[in-house]
Amino acid sequence: MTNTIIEPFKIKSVEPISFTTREYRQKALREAHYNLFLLRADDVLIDLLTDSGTAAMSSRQWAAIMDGDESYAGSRSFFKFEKVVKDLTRFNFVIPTHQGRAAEKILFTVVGGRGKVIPSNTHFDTTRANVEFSGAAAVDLPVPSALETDKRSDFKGDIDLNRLKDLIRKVGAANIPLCILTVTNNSVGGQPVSMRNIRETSALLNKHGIPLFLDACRFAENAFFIKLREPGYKDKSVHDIAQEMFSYADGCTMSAKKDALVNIGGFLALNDAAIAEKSRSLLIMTEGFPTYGGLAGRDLDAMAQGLEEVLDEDYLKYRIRSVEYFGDKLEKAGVPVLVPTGGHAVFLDAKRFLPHVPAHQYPGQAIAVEVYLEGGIRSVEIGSVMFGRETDGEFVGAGLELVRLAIPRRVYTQSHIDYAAEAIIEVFKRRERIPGYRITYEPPYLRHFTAHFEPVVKETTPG
Ligand code: P61
Repeated sequence: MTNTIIEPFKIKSVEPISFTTREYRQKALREAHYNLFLLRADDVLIDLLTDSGTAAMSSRQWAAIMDGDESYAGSRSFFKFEKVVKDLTRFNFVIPTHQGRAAEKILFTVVGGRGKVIPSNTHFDTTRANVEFSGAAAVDLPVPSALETDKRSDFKGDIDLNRLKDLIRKVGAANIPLCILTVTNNSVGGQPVSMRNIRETSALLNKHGIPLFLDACRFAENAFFIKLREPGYKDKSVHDIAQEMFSYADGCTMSAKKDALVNIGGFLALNDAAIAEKSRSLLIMTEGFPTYGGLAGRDLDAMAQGLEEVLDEDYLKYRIRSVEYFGDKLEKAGVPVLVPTGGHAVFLDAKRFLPHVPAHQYPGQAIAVEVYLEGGIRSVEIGSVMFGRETDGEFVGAGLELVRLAIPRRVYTQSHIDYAAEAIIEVFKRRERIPGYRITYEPPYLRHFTAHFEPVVKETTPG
């Protein structure tokens, strides 16, 4: 019997990647002010910055692209896309958008506003930004195990139902227009939410007349984890599991750039006719006519095809296992990683990796810089650069200091992953010589994208 789980595809078209020398990368880092967002992608060998919009489309998706109908109104591509989304989610109204945050912006403009409170297992940063921009408050209620990076647990993505109950009691159901569950829960490490948690959240909210929405951008990965880990689901198809997840909800937002396997796209789907009506009016103002929503007809066709392909269990088995393989390899070498490995990324725990670098010297940033220098690999800091603040000269760190290595879908092979693991292990071996960083420039908002850094001990430049 064979045990190796292989890529369930063969490669028809390839894209070269660029090899650079260490000296070149050293210079590129200096020119980018040690901020990996400011590198040119051509200077990156293996790009693990994000799994969003970076998937390789299949030959069938490319064929669907050619079949796209670019009619302004009533496009055939829309009806194909709408049917796939309705069959999967059973929601009555399907509104395409150019990406996930556009769906969030429209939804929270309609239901948010001053005095409103939106609870979640954890809001992703664009979701939080859109909730807060509407004037509402975004409240994260993850389960306590979500913050313990070194402890294994099957469903660390769950929402804490006791805290949700308390919140409803405190602010009143009338002030909670909806609750949103992010599946999988990106901000705590791509951890899945259990079916039980979705069902119980829905039951609790139902008692108070509060709708449940899913932030569904990684719904298929979440459904596969349920199949693997939750009692009673091992013999169910992932398609049926996904349908059951949606059956407890009243609507969803989706960034199709993840589990719909496309490079651009998203949607809002829901049952409430009044909210759908208001959403369509906003859609026309910023995104476009309701049968294209800021996309080309061909994008809708590619999404429709991707939403079906992502539920292929051979694909999901390979996907989840290949991310876990990366995490296991690092863990075996003693590198501190968040466990268990999530669905779309491996997260390094920078506090344990660099205990000599304090939070205000950004240990996650320091590791991300070294990993690029070592192997040309781009990752992203998710810690005090992204979430830390200086309030009245006081530094307030993020709870977790992480480095995310997100795996684009169907893009890299096992040898790319082996190479990336080797580079990280090399960095780990010389961890004691790695300096912290200070910020030399930052913009007023979302500083991680454009901030400038320099190593704290100038004479020990990285490497
Ligand atoms: C990512 F650094 N995620 O993980 P849009 N919900 C969830 C997401 O993960 C998500 C969106 C909604 C990204 C891209 C990204 O500051 C950043 O289609 C759970 O990107 O609008 C996106 O979907 C938004 C990375 C976004 C960032 C914003 O890499």
